[in-house]
Amino acid sequence: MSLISLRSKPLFLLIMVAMWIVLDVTDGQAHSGGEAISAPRRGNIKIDGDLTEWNVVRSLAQEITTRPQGWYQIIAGGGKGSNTNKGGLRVSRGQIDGDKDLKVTWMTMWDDDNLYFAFETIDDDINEIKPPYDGRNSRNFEGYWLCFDTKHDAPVKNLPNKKFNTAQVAGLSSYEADDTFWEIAPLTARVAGAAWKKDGQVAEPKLNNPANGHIMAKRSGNSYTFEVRLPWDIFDHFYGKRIKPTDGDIIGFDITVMDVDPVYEPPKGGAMAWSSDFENDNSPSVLGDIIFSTTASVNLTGKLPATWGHIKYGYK
Ligand SMILES: [Ca+2]
Ligand SMILES: [Ca+2]
Ligand SMILES: [Ca+2]
Ligand SMILES: [Ca+2]
Repeated sequence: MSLISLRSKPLFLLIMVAMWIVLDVTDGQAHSGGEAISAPRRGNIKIDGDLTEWNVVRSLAQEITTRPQGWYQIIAGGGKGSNTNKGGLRVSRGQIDGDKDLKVTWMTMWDDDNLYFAFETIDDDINEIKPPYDGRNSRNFEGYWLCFDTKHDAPVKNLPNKKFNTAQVAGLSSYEADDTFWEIAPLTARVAGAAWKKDGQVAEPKLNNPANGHIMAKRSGNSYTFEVRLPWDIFDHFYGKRIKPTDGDIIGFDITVMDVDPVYEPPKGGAMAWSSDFENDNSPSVLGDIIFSTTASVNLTGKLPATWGHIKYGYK
């Protein structure tokens, strides 16, 4: 006779359900699941909004889109506010109606001096921010929040079934000294983009100085492209020393995109994140990952980079 007889079937089921609950709940992620490779810089990167030199890392490009990604969805109605989470379960806030409304493709590279990003954005209603640029006194622009957990040590939080309730995510973890974000406005009425520190909406002096040319955009019809160059020294204050990536190093990272389209009811437009949701600027525990590679292969159209398996194996 087996240990579990027919008479104890309810108990057996109860045990199985309990095990399933335990397995399910513990199958969470420290971060929300997005993983992007930052390749070593190949050739020169000219920060001018022209992305020609980024073709070498096209195979590593990531998307921010209303279409489902593999790692999480926001529960229906799970955002804050009354007019929220319309247009799909990756919309954190407001309304985004498919790729014609907003679709962002982004890539990253690095070298000893800088961390670089390139963005391509399709947007049916493009709004640049007006001066002054030393502080953000308006939300009427296309905004990018670049969020970092520089020590990749945010507490492990479980997100069962890969479902976010954004109203709850805000409280999952709080900022530690190594965590920060910057807010980027690529499109301005001046030549260069603008950037502010977290909290207080104070300008980030290096990024916001147009003479440095760290943020440059190009606009064309219903799309725009831009490049961002983050000098490693702006991370010193948070990381405690200079970040010098080695192969396989990881930092927590996420992007929230605020797509302002005044054609919608307030909140005008919508917000969507690459890996988690718009509460990633409150909760470093839900960021995704940037994985640094020193050898990421390029021009592998349709293939994963040669080092990907190696990096993931070492990381998991
Ligand atoms: Ca360029
Ligand atoms: Ca739009
Ligand atoms: Ca941290
Ligand atoms: Ca817009």
